[in-house]
Amino acid sequence: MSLAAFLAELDELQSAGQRALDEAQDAAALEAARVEFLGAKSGRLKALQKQLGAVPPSDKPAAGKRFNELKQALDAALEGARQRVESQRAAAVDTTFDPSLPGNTRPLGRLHPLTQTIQELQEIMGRLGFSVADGPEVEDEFHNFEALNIPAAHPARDPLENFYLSTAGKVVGGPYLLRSQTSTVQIRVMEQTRPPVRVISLGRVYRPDTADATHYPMFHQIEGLLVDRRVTMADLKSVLRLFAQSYFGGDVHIRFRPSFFPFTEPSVEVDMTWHQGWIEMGGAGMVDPHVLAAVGYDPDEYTGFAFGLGVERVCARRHGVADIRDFYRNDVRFLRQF
Ligand code: FA5
Repeated sequence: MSLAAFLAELDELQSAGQRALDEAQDAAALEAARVEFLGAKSGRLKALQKQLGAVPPSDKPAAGKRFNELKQALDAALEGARQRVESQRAAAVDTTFDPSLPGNTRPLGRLHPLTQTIQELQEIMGRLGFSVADGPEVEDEFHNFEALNIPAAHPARDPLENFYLSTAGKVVGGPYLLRSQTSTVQIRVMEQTRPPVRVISLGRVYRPDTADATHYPMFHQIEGLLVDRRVTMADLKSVLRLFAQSYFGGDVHIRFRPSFFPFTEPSVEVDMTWHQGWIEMGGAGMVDPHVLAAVGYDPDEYTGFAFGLGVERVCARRHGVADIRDFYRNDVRFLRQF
């Protein structure tokens, strides 16, 4: 091969290689051009190098010099093209990403206000040293009534005042009913533990009450029970005041009104006021000695207090909800506010 013919091919390769690298618009096209021209195995530069052997020996120095210049030129063109493609890519990203635009927010779910309240009440009472106890929602008459000093003839046991399950006579231990108060858990805890006892229990209770602004047929109660030596009514009031102040804030007031519950003696109705009039939050009292004796505690050695508050009522008062039925309407516009 003559020197002239070699140099002509070399020039052709240079302009073709330069053009291919200049025209590559992305990394894939650039890589294809690199393999075609500079590929180590079958690139066109490699093929030309082989032809160098066919050039007459006297022309080899000149041909070799030009070949090296071509290789350097194509290497430099490749590097230049790489930088250009990279900066084009970066510029393209910059124009599509505007960090000042509002993002695509996904609507996040949240806990139901009553669940939030239950968690907060547990936390407050936990700080006062009360641990959480649990009991079944389907109860027997012993735990819902008898052990709480509510005898068979008591009007609270009227089938019309309770949700009895139609299992009477069909299952062992029945009849069963949906518990009407969390006080059932007091009995279950005392049956299983020796004093001192310091527990709360939070959960659903059921009564065939007509739904109105302050009543619902299914609602939640928080029950507290503390049994130890020398527990007094002053302790009950202190705990309820601390509880109310933690939940509502320092400007809440509580008052006791004399009342009656078969399982506490004396018994009180607990009212609270916070920003507006008094509202009944629950019942409370000193655990009746009969109840203590029935679970095997010595009433001469131990005394205790218990209370049961309506969770819907405290939550509604704190958030200014006028009607507790709103908690159960499942209107997300309402629920989103919590
Ligand atoms: C009781 O249920 C007693 N177990 C409370 C108790 C516990 C007394 C421990 C002594 C010792 P009462 O029936 O008053 O008491 O209900 C307590 C609270 O539950 C009420 O003050 C009220 O806040 C709430 N409550 C009662 N019925 C409903 C209802 N239908 N809907 C919403 N909340 C209710």
